[in-house]
Amino acid sequence: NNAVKAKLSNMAKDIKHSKPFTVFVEGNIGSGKTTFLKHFAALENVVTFAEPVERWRNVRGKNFLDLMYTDPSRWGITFQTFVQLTMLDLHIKPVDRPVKIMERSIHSARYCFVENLHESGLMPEPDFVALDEWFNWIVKNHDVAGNLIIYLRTTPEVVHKRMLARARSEESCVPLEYLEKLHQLHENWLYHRTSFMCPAPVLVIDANKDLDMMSSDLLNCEAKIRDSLA
Ligand code: DGT
Repeated sequence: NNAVKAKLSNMAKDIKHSKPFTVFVEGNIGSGKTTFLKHFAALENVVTFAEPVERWRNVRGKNFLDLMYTDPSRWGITFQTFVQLTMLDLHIKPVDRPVKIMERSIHSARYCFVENLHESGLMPEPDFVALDEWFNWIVKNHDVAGNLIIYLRTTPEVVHKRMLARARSEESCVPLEYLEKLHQLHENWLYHRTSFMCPAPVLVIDANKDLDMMSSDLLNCEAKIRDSLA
């Protein structure tokens, strides 16, 4: 009888955890997503997925990220198609722990970056339409929804300084104006909620301060995640 009970209890746990509690960490370039994710990687029960930037920098020997920054009108569709593929790969990857935390998502790729290329007139309409049709098909046919979005909210000036300080070669020509546009797209989507649908509830965090000043925010996020598993 006890053996049956234990089995049932394990099955219940399996069912409960078959779809992990999924968190997307979102925010502008240089908002501190990578460092934020590292904090959570140390927790048990959590699997983290960093953004696959290294994959974008070496696609069979070609640096797609660099191509996109060098000539967005020509290579934007190529880069974004590959981003969409690599993000989908992470969204549907099975995990064996109850919490999955991803750096960005297929949603911010579409609602912030693709939107920006399109709005700025840097992505030809047919490229945009093809990408958007793919995006809509993916959202309809795959489970890419989340349970929580942690929005690391910053000002463009702060992230611009951080970006210059870290000096990633592909970003050397990125002007403040680009970060301002991305900021506005993140704001309208996740803060004002006036543009696109949010795929999960949003927790907003002031990420202008340095990470060592953010311990209470980190604890707050941890508590939110823990509560959801209780
Ligand atoms: P962090 O840790 O908050 O400083 O984050 P970053 O800056 O390492 O990561 P992220 O996602 O903001 O951007 C990495 C680089 O890739 C950055 O140059 C922006 C670019 N990027 C990321 N996703 C996309 C995308 O979907 N489209 C475009 N055009 N660029 C993207």
